[in-house]
Parts: sequence; structure tokens; C-alpha cells
Amino acid sequence: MKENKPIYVTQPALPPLNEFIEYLKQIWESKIITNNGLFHQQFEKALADYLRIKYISAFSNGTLALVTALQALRITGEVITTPFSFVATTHSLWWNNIKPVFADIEPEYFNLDPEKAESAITPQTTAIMPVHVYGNPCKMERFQQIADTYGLKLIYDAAHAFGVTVNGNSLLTCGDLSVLSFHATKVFNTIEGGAIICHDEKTKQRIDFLKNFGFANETTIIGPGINAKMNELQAAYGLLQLKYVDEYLSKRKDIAALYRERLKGIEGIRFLEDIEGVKHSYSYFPILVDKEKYGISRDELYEKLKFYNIFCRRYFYPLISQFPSYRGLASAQPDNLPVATKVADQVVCLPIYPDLQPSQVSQIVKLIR
Ligand code: T4K
Repeated sequence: MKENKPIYVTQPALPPLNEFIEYLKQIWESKIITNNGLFHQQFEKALADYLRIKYISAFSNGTLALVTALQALRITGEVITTPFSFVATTHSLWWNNIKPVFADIEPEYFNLDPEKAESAITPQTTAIMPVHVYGNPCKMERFQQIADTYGLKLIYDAAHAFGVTVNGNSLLTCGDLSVLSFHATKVFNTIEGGAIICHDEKTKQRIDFLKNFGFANETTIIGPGINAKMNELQAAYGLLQLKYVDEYLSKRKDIAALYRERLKGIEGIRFLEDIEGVKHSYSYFPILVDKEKYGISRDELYEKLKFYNIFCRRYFYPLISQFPSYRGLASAQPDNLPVATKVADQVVCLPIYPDLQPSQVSQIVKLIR
């Protein structure tokens, strides 16, 4: 039966409106609506506490946070990155006039393969930018080892990894910088938003200057900063969201468990399992469709579900390396990226969000079966 109400790949979790109105009243009262106001300051502190990290700078979105992270570390030349991500990862390099060098991903969790990244290092390489795809942690120890050996910076795109811990430690403590996204489609949203996590006061100060046009004070500009500040409405909304995020994460965990239980044993459908010692974010629920075994292709399944008003997304197809701005690069050629090419052709993300009902999961799985 065709679903009447469309089911989208995600739907933002919103905090109770009446609670938000109380915050809005305070903003209307103070008339401070942006530029490091009280809620912005409180939000950064509350985020640092929640994420168990020391230094965080809130941003208007994750893309500008990525662009600024590269600026903050003065990255130039070539940066090794993954083709299997949202296009903003590589766009942030483009905006900094940095040449992206794509290396292949691992078949298990689809993150940048450290060994392939190491092989791609040239005298022009200054940094590696892996992504914790779907919130699954990269091989962080190995990346750090490579970065230390070759004297490279390590910037993680952690857009999908809000709240993820490994053996109780936040993965945001790894590398030189990590970047979060708080976009509407993310586990934790501030409508639009993002953040950079760093490990010392000086770096945070530089990042804070850069996100505010480069202003160090009224008359000193440290460089060509950008305007990437989070406003007071977003920060207040974010403060409120922090009260509910554990509930959102726990509902997502239950939905993922239900999908796994129901999808088990379908020939040609593969899904990812949790990793021991990792607290996951359940940002996405990707499955891989093996046409030979399943009978129909990923695209045919995607279209079929769409026909029934279930709007999945093929994150991340096409690969970033296939877009016109990047496909001319030597590293973008498919024979350099066999694993990523295969995964991009087989992957589809099923709906997952806190308000998704078990009956809807059953309906989706029934169609897949
Ligand atoms: N790095 C990585 C690894 C990323 O994944 C992203 C963003 C970034 C960096 C950049 O961070 P931001 O600058 O965005 O903070 C979405 C998001 O726009 C994007 O934030 C996200 N990654 C990417 C993976 O997905 P689209 O084009 O698929 O979004 P859209 O508008 O089609 O939304 C998907 C579905 O969600 C819709 O069909 C319905 C639902 N939806 C969406 C919105 C915006 C709602 O129900 N309500 C909403 O307000 O890119």
C-alpha cells in the first residue's frame, strides 16, 4: 500500500515551542541578537561540558567552520581527503585555494583508508582531512601516527559524529581540529550551525577572531576573517536542544536496532553493525544493495521506495570526485578509488530520526523484503 504521508530520510527534532518562547522573551528584552551575546557564551560552555571537551567555537554552519578550520591552521598546498562525503568537505578546500587529493576508503565503515592516505603524500601535502562518515570513527591512532611522521596537520570533519565516544572518550579530542555540523538534518541541530573543537586557548582565540571578520579588538584585524558567527536565536535554541539530545540519541539507537533485527537475513542487503567500545550517534542508517544477490539494483530499490512515498537518500552518491570542479584531478579517477566507487553505487540511507515510528520501520523493511 502506498503510504499517504511521505517519510523522509530525516526530520529535525525540535525542542518544545513553549520552552523556546521563554528564551526568545529574554532576547527581545536584551536586544542582543548576535555577536557573542550571552546565549552564545552559555551555549559554547554547555556544549563543551556535554561533549566533554575543553575548547569549542560555535559557528553559523558546518561549512564555514570547515573553511575557517583550514584558515586557522594556515593550511596550503595539498590536502588528502575522502571522496565519500558530503560535498562541503572538499568545497572547504576549494574556498581556501587548496588542492584536494582524493584517497580511497575502507570497505568496513567507508572512512578514509589511512594506508591509502599515506601513499598519496607528496612534498606539497600539508594536512589530512578525514571524515567520520555516518558518525563511525576513523582509524584515529593510525592517522595521528602518519601526521606525526610526516609533520602534517589533521583536521577531522566530524559533522556526523555528535556525541560519539570511543572507550568513553570523545572522538573530538583527536587530531588538531574537529568540525561539527548542527544542520537541521543532523542528530543535534541548531537549525543551521556548526562548531570547531580545538585543544588550546590560543587556537580558540584565533578561530574566534577569524569567524568575526578577523577582529581582535575594535581596531585590530588579524587577517581576512569571515562572518561565520552563530546568532543568539540559534544559540538559545541549541541550549534548549542540549536538554533533549540524550533522548534523541536513545530513540535513534532503538530505531537502528529495530532495522537490524528486521533486515537480518535478506540476501544482498548489508548494514553496518555497532563497533565495540563506541557510543554511536546513529546519524544515518546506510544499507548496501548487491544487485547480483538482491535481484534489483540500489537505484531500482530507491525508486521503488520513492513510489511508496519513502524518500531515502543516496548519501554519498555521486562521489565528490565525480563533480565537475574535481573530476579532472588525477586522484579523482575511479581506478584510484575502487572501494569508494563501489560503495557509492550500492549505498542508500534509510529514514532514521527520533520521531520515526516502529510501524514505519516495519513498513519500510516490508517493502525491502
Ligand atoms: N561535512 C559533512 C560530512 C556533512 O555531511 C555536511 C552536511 C557538512 C560537512 C556541512 O555542514 P553544514 O554546512 O550543512 O552545517 C543535507 C544537509 O543540507 C547537509 O547539512 C548535510 N551535510 C547533508 C548530508 O545533507 P541535503 O541536500 O540532502 O538536504 P535536504 O534539504 O534534501 O534534506 C534531506 C531531508 O531532510 C529532506 O528530504 C526532508 C528533511 N528535512 C530537511 C530540512 C532541511 C526536514 O524535514 N526539515 C528540514 O528543515 O543535504
